[in-house]
Formats: sequence, C-alpha cells, structure tokens
Amino acid sequence: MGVINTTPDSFSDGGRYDSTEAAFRYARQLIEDGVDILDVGGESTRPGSRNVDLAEELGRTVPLIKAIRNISNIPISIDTNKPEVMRQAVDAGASIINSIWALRQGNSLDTAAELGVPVCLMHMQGTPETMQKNPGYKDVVAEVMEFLEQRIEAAISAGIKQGNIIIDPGFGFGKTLQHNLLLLKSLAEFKSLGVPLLVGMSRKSMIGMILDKPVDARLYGSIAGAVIAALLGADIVRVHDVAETIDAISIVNAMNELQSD
Ligand code: 8Y7
Repeated sequence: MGVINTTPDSFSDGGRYDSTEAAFRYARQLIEDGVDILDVGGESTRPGSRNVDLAEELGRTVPLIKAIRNISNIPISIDTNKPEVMRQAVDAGASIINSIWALRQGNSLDTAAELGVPVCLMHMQGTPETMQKNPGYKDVVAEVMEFLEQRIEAAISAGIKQGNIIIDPGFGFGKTLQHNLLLLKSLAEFKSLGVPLLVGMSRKSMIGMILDKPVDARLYGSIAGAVIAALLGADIVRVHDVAETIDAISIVNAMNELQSD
C-alpha cells in the first residue's frame, strides 16, 4: 500500500504534493512502480494535528480518486474518519476504507457496512491531538489484541462481512518506542484473529528514534521494518517508498513461496 498524502501539513511530504495535479502525478508514479493499493487521505493524522473541515477534505480526495480511476483499476483506500467522505470517495471509485479510529466515531461503522467495501480497523490509544503525550498500557500486546477483537465483533454485528475486515496494530498511535517494539516482536500473534494484517511503520518516529535520524533519512530503517513485518505475517505494508519496499518484500515473498511448495 502506497501513501498518497494530499495535506499541506502532512507528516512526511511537507506539502510537496498539496495539489490534486501533483498528487495525481505521484499516484501515477507509484502505479508504475508496482504498488498494489493506493491510500488516499485528506486529513493529516500526524501527532498533534488538527481536524480539517468536510469541504476541504472532500476537495483533497474526491477529485484525486476520480483522476486515478480514469487511468487505472488499482484498488484505492480512503483514509478518513468522516462518513460523508467515505460515501463520496467510494462513489468516486475508492474500494477500501482505512480507519485509524477503527470506525468508532459517529455513524462511521454503519456507513462502512452500508457501503459494503473492505475496511481496515486500526488501534489507536487517545486521539491524534493528544495520543503521544503519555501513552500507557499494562500489557500493550494483550490490550491491542483485545481492542481489535472487539472492533472485529462490532464490525460483524454492524453487518460487515468477516472477509471484508483488515486489522492494524497502529504503530505510533498512542505508543512509546517500547510499545511499538513489543507490538512488532509479537506481530505474528495478531494472525490468530483470522483476518488480514496491515502494518504501517514507514518513516515513523519509532524508526527515527532508533536511528536518531530525521524523516527524510529513514528509508533503510523503514525497509527493515517492512521486511520484519512481512516475515512475521503482515499481509499489507503501508509505505511511502514503494519501489524500494517492493524489492525488499519480493525477497520475503520468494522465500515464502518456496516454503509452501
Ligand atoms: C497509518 C495509517 C497513518 C498506519 C493505517 C503516517 C493513515 C501516519 N499511519 N493507516 N495512517 N496504519 N491503517 O506516519 O499505521 O503515515 S498516518
């Protein structure tokens, strides 16, 4: 999954792709690079970020999704918390809802169920504004697992098919470096929930803290994170550096395909 940020204040792209045209060209490049899914988001979820209004978010995402749909059948996920963005994005051609809130707010769960598309349910402690202030757990792996189990149940109760559910432990969302590393080390346990696993570590502060490097110097660390995740059973890795990560994951896939023969 390749990240297409459309937000001027986005964590990693610093506003370079802040117009639909630039984001579209970037999406076309990722498709050429061999990306499997494009994740389009119009609201920055960086720690400390603030909400954007509905019209702004629609303006950043819907025209872009339509433009991508004009040139490709590539699956597009819409990273949003707003039911109206979910509706208009799916209407424009998005086919996955990526919810960092695990569809916990307003009527997002019922909206997603009604739209009938796959959903990614991510764990987050707190809110994007405050989540990194003082994250705390007694047992981070058990608590994240318990949360995801409950959100799978809630989604199924709302009418979302189990086959349309993806889970994500939410690296960096209300977690210290130690919490993130404990989750990474135990990643394979999440496979016991019986649905595909998505992991996003690309360029995040957990990589930066280990390497003591700024966001533009986290490529190799991010690739290592993606490879570890793939080895431990992640089905989808959400990344910024698509071509580089595809090469790295191809080695894992070649090995895994041999083992299953
Ligand atoms: C994730 C995500 C972000 C993640 C899923 C960033 C939108 C922060 N991270 N969605 N979104 N998983 N599912 O650094 O880890 O890219 S935004």
